[in-house]
Amino acid sequence: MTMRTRTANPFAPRLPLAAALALALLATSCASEPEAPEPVAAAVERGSAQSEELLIEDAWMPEPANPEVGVVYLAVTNTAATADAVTGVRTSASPDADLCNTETTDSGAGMMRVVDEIPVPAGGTTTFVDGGYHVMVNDIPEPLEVGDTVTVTLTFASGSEADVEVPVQEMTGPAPDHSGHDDHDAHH
Ligand SMILES: [Cu+2]
Repeated sequence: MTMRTRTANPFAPRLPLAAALALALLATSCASEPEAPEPVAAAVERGSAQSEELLIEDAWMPEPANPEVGVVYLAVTNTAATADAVTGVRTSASPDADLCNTETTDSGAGMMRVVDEIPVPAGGTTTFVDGGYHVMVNDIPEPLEVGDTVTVTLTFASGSEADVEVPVQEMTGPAPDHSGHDDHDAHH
């Protein structure tokens, strides 16, 4: 499979070549422990997992602005010859998690909607991003901070299931519009 190209590690490790290569594969700016049992395909400091023909990468949760509501972003690649779909989600962060999509209305506003499934085409990648598909975590009982890790389990139409360790990280870029999330529970 083709791996996404990542920017080179800006911190050239002063280590023997083999270790340097291992670090380069991990490609993280603060992987101080080369022996860390990260999968080679792991994204920079982000969560990844593989389940049968499904690869999950780049999983992270921006530190929630509203401590009770979080979102998880990731990318799912389906290497199978048949289409699949994410059909369920649960997480250690809260008993209440949903698959969700942000749809843009005619007026240009983002509207959140809980969805039953998120398609992952055969040989394709579906990316969960701000303004698109995401995992919505509601009613978080214990506030999460940068450095915390939560487990997110995705279930698929094919019957596959994948556990991903998802780091809570500082928000990068513009903050997602969480204004619609308060209405989220109304849809339940
Ligand atoms: Cu949402």
